Amino acid sequence: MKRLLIVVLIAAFAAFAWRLLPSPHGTGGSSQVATGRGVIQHVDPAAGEVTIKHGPLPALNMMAMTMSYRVKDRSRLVNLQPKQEVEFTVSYDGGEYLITDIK
Ligand SMILES: [Cu+2]
Repeated sequence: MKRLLIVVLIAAFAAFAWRLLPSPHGTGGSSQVATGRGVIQHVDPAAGEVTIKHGPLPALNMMAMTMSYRVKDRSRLVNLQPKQEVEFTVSYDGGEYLITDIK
């Protein structure tokens, strides 16, 4: 009986600890905004997307990674090119990441 209790406690703790692990893209929920710095890897004007290798974005619970983002104002993409260092603002509405400012 005591043994069963220990197993249950371990399982409960494991389930709890698992939820504390950082996830690559946060847990969603309400809308959030973060600013970050990174280096452009790829620009896709047709898709309105830019791929950025960026540092961690704690406000979005996102680790450092290379990732493509949709850019709100596509005309901004004209001024961007690979290897360029950028500062950007990205918002998350619970479903999609969107760059609202990049320079
Ligand atoms: Cu990401």
